[in-house]
Amino acid sequence: PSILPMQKTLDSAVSPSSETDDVLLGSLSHELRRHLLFTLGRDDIDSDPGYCFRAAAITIRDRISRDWRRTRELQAASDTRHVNYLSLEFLLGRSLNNAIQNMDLDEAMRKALHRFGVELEEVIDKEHDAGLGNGGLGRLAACFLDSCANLQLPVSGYGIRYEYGMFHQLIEGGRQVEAPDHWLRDGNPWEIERPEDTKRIRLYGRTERYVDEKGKPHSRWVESLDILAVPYDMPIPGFRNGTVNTLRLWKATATDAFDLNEFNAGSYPESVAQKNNAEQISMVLYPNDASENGKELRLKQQYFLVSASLQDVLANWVEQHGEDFSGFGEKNCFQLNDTHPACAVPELMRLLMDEHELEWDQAWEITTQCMAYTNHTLLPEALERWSVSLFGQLLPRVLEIIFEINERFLAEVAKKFPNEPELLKRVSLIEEGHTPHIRMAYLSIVGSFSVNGVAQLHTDLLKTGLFADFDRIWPNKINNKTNGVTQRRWLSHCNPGLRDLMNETIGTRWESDLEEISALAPLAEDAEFRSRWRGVKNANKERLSKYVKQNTGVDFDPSMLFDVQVKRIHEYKRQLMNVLHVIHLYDRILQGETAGMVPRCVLIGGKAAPGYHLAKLIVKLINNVARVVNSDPRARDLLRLVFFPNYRVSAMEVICPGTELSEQISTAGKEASGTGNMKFMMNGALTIGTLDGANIEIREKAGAENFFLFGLNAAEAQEARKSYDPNAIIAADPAIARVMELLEGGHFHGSEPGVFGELTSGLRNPHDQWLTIADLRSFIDAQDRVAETYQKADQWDRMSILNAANSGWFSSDRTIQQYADEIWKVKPLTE
Ligand code: B1N
Repeated sequence: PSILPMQKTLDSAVSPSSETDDVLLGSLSHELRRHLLFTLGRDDIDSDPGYCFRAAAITIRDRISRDWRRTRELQAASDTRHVNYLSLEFLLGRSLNNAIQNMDLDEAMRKALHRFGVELEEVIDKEHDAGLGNGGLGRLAACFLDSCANLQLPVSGYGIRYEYGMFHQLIEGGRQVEAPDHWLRDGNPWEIERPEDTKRIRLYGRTERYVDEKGKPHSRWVESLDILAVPYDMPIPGFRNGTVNTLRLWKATATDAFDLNEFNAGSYPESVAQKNNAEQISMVLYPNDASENGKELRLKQQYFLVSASLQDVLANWVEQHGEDFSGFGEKNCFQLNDTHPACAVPELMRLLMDEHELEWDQAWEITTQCMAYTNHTLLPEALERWSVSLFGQLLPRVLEIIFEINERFLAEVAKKFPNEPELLKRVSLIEEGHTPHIRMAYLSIVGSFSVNGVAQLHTDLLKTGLFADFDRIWPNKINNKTNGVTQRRWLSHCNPGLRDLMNETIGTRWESDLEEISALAPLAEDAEFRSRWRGVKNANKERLSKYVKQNTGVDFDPSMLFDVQVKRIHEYKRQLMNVLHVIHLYDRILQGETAGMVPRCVLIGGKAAPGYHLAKLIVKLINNVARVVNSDPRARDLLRLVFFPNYRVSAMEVICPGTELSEQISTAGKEASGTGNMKFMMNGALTIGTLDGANIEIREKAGAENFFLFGLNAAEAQEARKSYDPNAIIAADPAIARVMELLEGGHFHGSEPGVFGELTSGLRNPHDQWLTIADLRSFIDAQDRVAETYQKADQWDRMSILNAANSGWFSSDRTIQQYADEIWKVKPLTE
């Protein structure tokens, strides 16, 4: 109570509730000036955009902090369930523009910065991307946090404060080179360190049995090496609604910077090195998308995140309820973003039993009442398995608990399905063999009350394939939550031209309820609206073309069709098929068969995992083909190709609005959902795609006539693998044969003969999982339909408008509403 008057003063100093435009402009300018002079210690008011960025960010953060504190108090005081989204990745990108828009300070900040002689865009551009994720999975977590704040749901994110985010990609001699991404170099103006909430994490050591005063036997973890987890909080502002949620990121440090004993024993360097060892844990994000690598450091990261976050939630609980955990399972939920935080299941058991003295049965009831798991992939190489021996060395007590979970689970299954020993073997959490492994997906399923896939097809395949036994054991556990993306970042912020046009014609409600965007549909028949729509697209193409020129030196002519594929480089995503199509077009130009061809600019971008040899070779091929095509005067007016380097969130914010054709061409059954597909749709691109992941739902919503479909579906692809003969297909199709001839004849190898041999032999291999040659003819034909449609400009624009108009379903607000209603059972928290 004693701080109340103080709080009042603070509140009115930070953000008077009804500022007029003039007063607002005056106080923003004043705050910017104060931060430049005093917080950042500049001697003069200068217009260096880097310093202006920092001053603007701190100014905005100050204004957010009042709502932030109120949201924390509201959530602490309320008796409703709290959700914790646990993820090894949060791909936030930049935050300034997002915060400015959400606080409705766009115009005022623009004008205030003008007083310092800088443009808002210039300042926004100075922010480093927070690249704390690989791709779709990490960006989904960021979109979800945005939607939770928009819907005013009591949800916190928990992650790792990696010192180095996703690597910076350079291209040298056509090849990918990785450079470290030290995104914190200039400090992070958004974060607040909270050392008072530091948690201790145990590693290594061993377990021992002991008997308590009442004569009961227990196990305990002894001789562990401990490290500390220090939290840094990032604000997640809602859209003009007063809610500010929290993303808490943990940094690892040593327990004591200097160990006195070692210091006195003369091992000063060793004791300092100890600190280094601890800090390694949060040093760098693993750059593998959809593949696991089994490294010990990765397991340390996973356990570190999980243990720190669970201890944090438990400490808050104890503060409010003491050691009475009877309501804990009902009032808390943990959503596991894939199996990366799967240790949460045994770790919550450990904390409840070893630290809070609960019995197994009560601890298990609580755990299974509050854990929920999202699966993001069916690819076998991405399914996490940890060797029992490695796991046992690092986390001995946690392993004991996993063994006991497994014993009890198998006993339950044996009772329910007697005489099915094969079933027991199949569902065991431990995969037996020469080196036994823990199946983290199975551990997650057994410990959770909900298991969800991320698109309808993906969920169906989980139920009938990978998790079929579990769907039989618990028929209602597996459910679908089709992914979505936030229209605030992926329409409003990145496409202000389209935003203004929409606001003028259909109002502004779509920004917080995307279903409203359907009001665009009738306007597809309005010629004057179509021409304004086309005007916005052309302006965005101009902007993209400047960006391409800056980053690659290549001229993208905005009068040509902009055809884009940006995403992680992976064989299943078939960037290789896209290149084969480009080679086919190039070949037609060389042959003079250009009838019906439409001039196109093809852009491909994305990072390859540093250890993924074939993906890196695909990058090299794209660059080599680009060099040949772009330097051939015969092709100049009809075809250009670039590999866009260092694709990231802030690049997508320029690429997406300027795209006309979105390439979603994965082998059916392999892409769990996709989310880039949704961003393009919202921005009026048309999709060329297979019946994979969320493409199926995009096509349903957009209408089959507004989607360029090609290729085998998931069932047909599975069937085709049985008798696949790519060489016969190549031999029977002269156009495809010529593409292979150019590739194999060395047309693109530059000074490195045979460099693409592994790619061409992969294409010809009957065991090629990705069925590229099987789908190529159908892809080329679909691309011809694209060209034909593009020539009917009116028709294209109609389809473009209808795609945007039907994208309402793909807002992450809709996805999160379904999580809230069907899994979390939480309601908005407002004053
Ligand atoms: O998750 C996205 C989906 O839209 C994509 O289709 C899917 O490929 C992606 C291990 C992953 N699945 N698995 C991963 C990422 C990092 C890692 O270390 C696996 N990413 C996806 C969102 O649902």
